Amino acid sequence: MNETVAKKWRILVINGPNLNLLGQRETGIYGALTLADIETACRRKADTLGIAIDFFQSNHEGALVERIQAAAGVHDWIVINPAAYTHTSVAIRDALLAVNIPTIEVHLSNIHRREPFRHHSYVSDIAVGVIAGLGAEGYLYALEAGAQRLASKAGP
Ligand code: CA2
Repeated sequence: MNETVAKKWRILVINGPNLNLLGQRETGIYGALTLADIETACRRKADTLGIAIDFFQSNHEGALVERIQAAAGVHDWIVINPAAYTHTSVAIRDALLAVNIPTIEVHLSNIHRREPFRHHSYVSDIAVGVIAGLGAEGYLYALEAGAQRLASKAGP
């Protein structure tokens, strides 16, 4: 028998500093869901999409850089909310460029409706796309978009 097993695409979801506090404070800006709730929703979405996901959060820039580096050769897509490092981190930008994995940037809040210092992102211009202001749903849309593009890449 000549059975071909389809490759299961693997998406890495990365969250930056203070997102571990979601649901506890600033719920008016970031919503009432905890990061664990968002992870559960992402895992459910991944199951329906038939993809594998890994979920990671750190408050440390170096740990985020190392997680991105470790994705090389393992993950096919990255969904990242770099949180405050969005606006400051050349290191995260360089790590994403180094691994050359297609990336979608996600923000819970619409950073363009907020303080001017949040309007610039070191990730946006190297990302496939940016989703901001749609709350936790933004992660699910990013997974859908990534899965769809990976499937069409693999198609006949
Ligand atoms: O809107 C987003 O997702 C942000 O990436 C969130 C970051 C912020 O610095 C970006 O400008 C936009 C902040 C995450 C902090 O999360 C908290 C959660 C609960 C309580 C306090 C902070």
